[in-house]
Amino acid sequence: MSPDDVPILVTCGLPYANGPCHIGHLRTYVPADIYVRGLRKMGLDVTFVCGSDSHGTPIVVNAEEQGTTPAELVTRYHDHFDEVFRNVEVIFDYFGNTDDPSNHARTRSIVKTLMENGYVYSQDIQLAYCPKCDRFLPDRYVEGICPYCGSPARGDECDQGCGRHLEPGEIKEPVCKSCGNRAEYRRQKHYFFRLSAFKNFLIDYLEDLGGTSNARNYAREWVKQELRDWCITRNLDWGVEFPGKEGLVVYVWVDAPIGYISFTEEWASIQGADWEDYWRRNARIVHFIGGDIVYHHCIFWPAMLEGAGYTLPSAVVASGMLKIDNKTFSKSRGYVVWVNEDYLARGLHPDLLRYYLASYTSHTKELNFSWTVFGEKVNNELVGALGNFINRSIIFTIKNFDGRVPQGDLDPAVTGKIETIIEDTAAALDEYEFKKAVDIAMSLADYGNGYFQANEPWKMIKTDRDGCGAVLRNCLQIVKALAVLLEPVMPGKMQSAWKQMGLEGRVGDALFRDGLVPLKVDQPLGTPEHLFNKMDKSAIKELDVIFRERISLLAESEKSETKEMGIISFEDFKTLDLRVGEVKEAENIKGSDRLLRLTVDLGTEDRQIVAGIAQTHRPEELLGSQIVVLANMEPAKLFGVESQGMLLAADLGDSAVLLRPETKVEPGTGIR
Ligand code: B3M
Ligand code: ZN
Repeated sequence: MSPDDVPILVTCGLPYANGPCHIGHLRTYVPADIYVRGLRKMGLDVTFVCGSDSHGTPIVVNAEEQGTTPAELVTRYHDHFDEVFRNVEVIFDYFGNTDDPSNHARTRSIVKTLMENGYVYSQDIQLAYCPKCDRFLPDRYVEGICPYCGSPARGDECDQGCGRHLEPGEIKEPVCKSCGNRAEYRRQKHYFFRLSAFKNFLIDYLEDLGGTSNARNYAREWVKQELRDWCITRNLDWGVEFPGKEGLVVYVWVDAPIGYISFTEEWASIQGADWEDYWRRNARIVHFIGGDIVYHHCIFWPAMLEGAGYTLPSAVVASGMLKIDNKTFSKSRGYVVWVNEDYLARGLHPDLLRYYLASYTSHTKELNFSWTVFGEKVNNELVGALGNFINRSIIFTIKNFDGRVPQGDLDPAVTGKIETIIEDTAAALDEYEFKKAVDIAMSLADYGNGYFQANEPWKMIKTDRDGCGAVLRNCLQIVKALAVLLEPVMPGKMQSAWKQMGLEGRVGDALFRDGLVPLKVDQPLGTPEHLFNKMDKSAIKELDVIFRERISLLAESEKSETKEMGIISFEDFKTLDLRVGEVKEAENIKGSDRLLRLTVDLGTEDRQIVAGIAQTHRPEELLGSQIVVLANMEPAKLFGVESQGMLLAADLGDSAVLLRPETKVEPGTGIR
């Protein structure tokens, strides 16, 4: 099934180590993990690496905003991703960090080689510079207007308009992101990668590139147009030092993909393997990435590898967009599902989400996540079809055949079916058609249910015990095949099925073709239990409510946030009616675990205020206590309850610390 006998390396796009993992990430990582597990089930030797993307302005800007250092931020989120990936059973052979010394070394070595080979040149360019902060403003440090489409954009990318990558110096009307002042352009010497020299190479390369057609087709179109040389240095002190000149680091998109190489090196040195088997000689390298970074992986990256004499990737697999409840994914507007907070912490099994992500639609299409669909898929497909078949086969055997695999011949129709399904599942995985692979494997459960139903073993057991035993033996063989086929998608659940079947070892180590190895007659089964539990309507509603609540809270706070955090006059400040209030009543709002309804005495009147503090404050603790209220806040309805003012608190993101007067004062006292 592998075209030739070469080592296989699979990688995933490196998550920026500056924020928590959400299901947008998993849309790429879960199918990659399924692919790796699938190849291993075909008997292939695969190495799977990934790691944190630790450099670049997104990290530096975020660290600054959070009052910490890039190194601290990166360590925190590196550990977070490492843990979340394990918890959702995305198991890398190595999970590195682009700030590791080996990546610094490999990056500098590659850049030096590119320089020696004549692919790097220097040029004076105009760069955004903030006179107030006294520094150059790389990438996300600067915002302005896109020179191509006129939309607001940030320094390296027209993120709200045409989506183009912007080179340093291109953005119009630059403004400093940290102080808000108008920036100016100043000249400075920078270094460029001669991408334009690779046009013919790229045209040929893209001809044979494997993976998904979306990646290949976009890249082919871009290459036909002009390929502009690429500025690869930045004025930052966080990153990999540029070997040619002090005070500059390489652009993050140079050292990030080089992480794929250095992580292979780190893995190889632990394993006693040779990283050059993957990156210097013939190998099959498959990159799984998000659909928004095709340019980097199909244009910049192969050109860099070619220019420095490394092995070229064989395939780029790009995932389609993610929507949340049919709305464009957006962290700031709340259209996001955080993997820890919203999913794992609620006790949901990772395999259900893995199944959803793999089976919702084909890998390159738009995937919509909704809790309602999630519940339906769990109930109809996992509980109704798969779980039901596995459970009834095992339970029936336990009740009627002493919990041992009964005697009887395997029906050639059944084994033939299993064989075809194994072949078709493997073929679909080879084509990166994950939905197809899952659907084909799941069709074996439907087949099993049909077989069970048609043979009516519950009647047969009374009239033809031997014939009934043979039917069950076939059913159990189908269960075994299902466990093997679906392990790549649901490793935890299928291991449990494996155990219930009384099988030894780990289903993760079994090959697809082991699904056809007959179960031994008389082999005892394990203890049966339901693999999947039905989600009732209220459980689904509850998940949905949490979600809707966050969206409405964020919409409110966005409304109240002034667009620009500029200077305001004292006159402006005086328009805020800030007062001390005293809490007279407090209660939870039905259906919400974040919101409290308060009645607050404001001296002249009582006001009803809805506050998102239920996670940190119990209603009874608040009674009689004093708080600070913005009394002329525009009224808003949250969960059907009108909020006639806003309570002030220090915002810690997921929790809040209330502001209070130092000593008790008359309710209604104004604040200046
Ligand atoms: N860190 C994340 C992204 O742009 C970025 C990927 C790097 S892959 C070498 O999606
Ligand atoms: Zn500034």
